[in-house]
Amino acid sequence: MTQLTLVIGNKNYSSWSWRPWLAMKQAGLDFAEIRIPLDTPTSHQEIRRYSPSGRVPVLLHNDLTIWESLAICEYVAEGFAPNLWPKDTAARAVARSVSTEMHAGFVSLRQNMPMDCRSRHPGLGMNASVQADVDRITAIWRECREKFGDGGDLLFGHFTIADAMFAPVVSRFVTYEVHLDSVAQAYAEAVWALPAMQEWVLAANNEVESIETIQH
Ligand SMILES: N[C@@H](CCC(=O)N[C@@H](CS)C(=O)NCC(=O)O)C(=O)O
Repeated sequence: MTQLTLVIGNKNYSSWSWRPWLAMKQAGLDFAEIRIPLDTPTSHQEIRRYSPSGRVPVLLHNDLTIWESLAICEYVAEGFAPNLWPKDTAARAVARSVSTEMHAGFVSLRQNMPMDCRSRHPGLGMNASVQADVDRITAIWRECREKFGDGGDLLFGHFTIADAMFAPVVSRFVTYEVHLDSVAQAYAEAVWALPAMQEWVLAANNEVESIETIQH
């Protein structure tokens, strides 16, 4: 019997935690969860008990520790859920490209529209550099949907790690009510409707911690 434990931050705020959590849920994996609220006097010390980088998420599997959201997704796909990547080589290569682009980029969007998935702040945080990130993200979504999206409503048809990587972006677009073209809007709605997405948002709604993320 495998023992997987995912260490995460607050569900309302920890976008990096959401990605592997969603991938693992979508893959139907049975895993335990340790939630460490961020931004408290003891957060850093508690995270350090599990994470060599001092950040969440972290996956614990028997005596192995895996950190970094994308590395966790890769480990889970390799060991337990190969369907988390597209089967076709070309599609898989592009899925890895867009997942890595998300992991490494879109700093303006992430800084100006911090994740706050239970809240609504229409229009807040938008500026030219955020719009440039939005434009690039929606171009990725349109291209993946057009070239690889047959057979489902997601970037590569069925759910993949690429969808997990963009899921918190979908949540930001909901929170900040970002205007999207029709293809991007339909994709965002398909991701938002996933039962595992809604399970996370419901849990975020039930959290009691509040962290000041927005400069009004
Ligand atoms: N590149 C990392 C980023 C992880 C990260 O920044 N996590 C934040 C929470 S979303 C964190 O642990 N912050 C530490 C803290 O706030 O004390 C990944 O992909 O996992």
